[in-house]
Amino acid sequence: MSSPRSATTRGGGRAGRSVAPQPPVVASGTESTTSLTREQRLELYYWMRLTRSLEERLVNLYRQTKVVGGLFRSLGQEADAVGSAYALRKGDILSPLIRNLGSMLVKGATPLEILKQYMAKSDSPTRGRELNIHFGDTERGFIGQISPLGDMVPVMAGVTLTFKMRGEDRVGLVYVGDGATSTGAFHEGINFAAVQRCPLVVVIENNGYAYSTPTSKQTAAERLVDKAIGYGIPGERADGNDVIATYEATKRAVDRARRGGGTSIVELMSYRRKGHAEHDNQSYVPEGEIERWAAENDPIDRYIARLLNEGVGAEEMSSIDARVVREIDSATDIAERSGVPEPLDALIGVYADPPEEKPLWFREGKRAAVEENERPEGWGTYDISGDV
Ligand SMILES: Cc1ncc(C[n+]2csc(CCOP(=O)(O)OP(=O)(O)O)c2C)c(N)n1
Ligand SMILES: [Mg+2]
Repeated sequence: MSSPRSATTRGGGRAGRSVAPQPPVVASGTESTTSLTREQRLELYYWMRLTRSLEERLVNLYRQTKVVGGLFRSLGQEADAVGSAYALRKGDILSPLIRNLGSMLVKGATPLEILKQYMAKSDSPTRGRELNIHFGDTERGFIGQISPLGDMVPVMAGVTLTFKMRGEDRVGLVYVGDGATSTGAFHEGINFAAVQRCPLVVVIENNGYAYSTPTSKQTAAERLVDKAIGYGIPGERADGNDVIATYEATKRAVDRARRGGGTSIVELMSYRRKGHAEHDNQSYVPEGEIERWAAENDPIDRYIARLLNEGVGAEEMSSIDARVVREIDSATDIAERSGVPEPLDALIGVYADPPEEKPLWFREGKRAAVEENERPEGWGTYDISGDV
């Protein structure tokens, strides 16, 4: 079922087909089936609630100027991040993006680490040198991301090629947005992984926008999952706002990769309800679009309805909500007490022994290195007229 179209943008301008993204809205009551246990299904609820509440806390801190960089939300996409990461097991490696806070939490990143990162504290995982969720831990199974779109695909092709060459029973998962699928790195990486039959799952999070560019202006392809055909690999599209459907589709791809079936694509249909980052006022979004997705296709609301339907008591979910608040409150208190980095901390972990390094020439007050020792005698004095 596709969602109704709106003709005006939030800013009042006209919006034709090429402006409004139209990922399908899936009606509730059409949720997929699963063999996950009751305990596992409640765990999924916990991770989604933790993701949303932690981001809400970050927004509060951002407005108090305690979050010192940009703030990237995954509001409305919690199911796609959590459900897909939940399909991995210990030893598998995941390469997240800025909107995959939920995936990192599932893989063992803690709210305290996330808060310290965003607040650039000296004891954050990157010691205040990087903000947001740009950090990794291969022990826990998530690697540090880099910003260039699509570039983690060739990186993960390499990571998963090592799994194959060493005969390890491990799988890699790399996230890309709809925007990232237009890059050369995406193409080269996925093609290489497909040819080498790397145990890699490429999850395309189709959230309708890349910055202000709607998917309809991003690509002429009807469905991003169809790109799999060009690489000769399997692809599956799933409802990214149904956490169970997301989990099941990703699990099929993960199991296939683990069995030696190589690389595949999973396209998860979702919607970016906030701007690219907190500063983005979304003036380019057709009027009513965000509100409609919030009212009709919120992944957490849908999951609560499903769990209630399956006999889970409302009080069980309330107690998970209370646990989440307690965890975030206590992590916030600790993060706020942490100190800020000293300027010299910027060198720690970058150079082997910074104080003993010879200062770089431009820090010694010289105008140029050539003034000292690189200018050959007679340089610049050769008289070409003598040869004529
Ligand atoms: C190669 C490259 N081009 C441009 C950018 C700037 N940029 C950062 S995020 C972004 C939009 C990403 O959109 P998408 O891939 O759909 O992911 P989403 O933000 O929707 O999760 C752009 C254009 C970049 N980081 N790398
Ligand atoms: Mg996008």
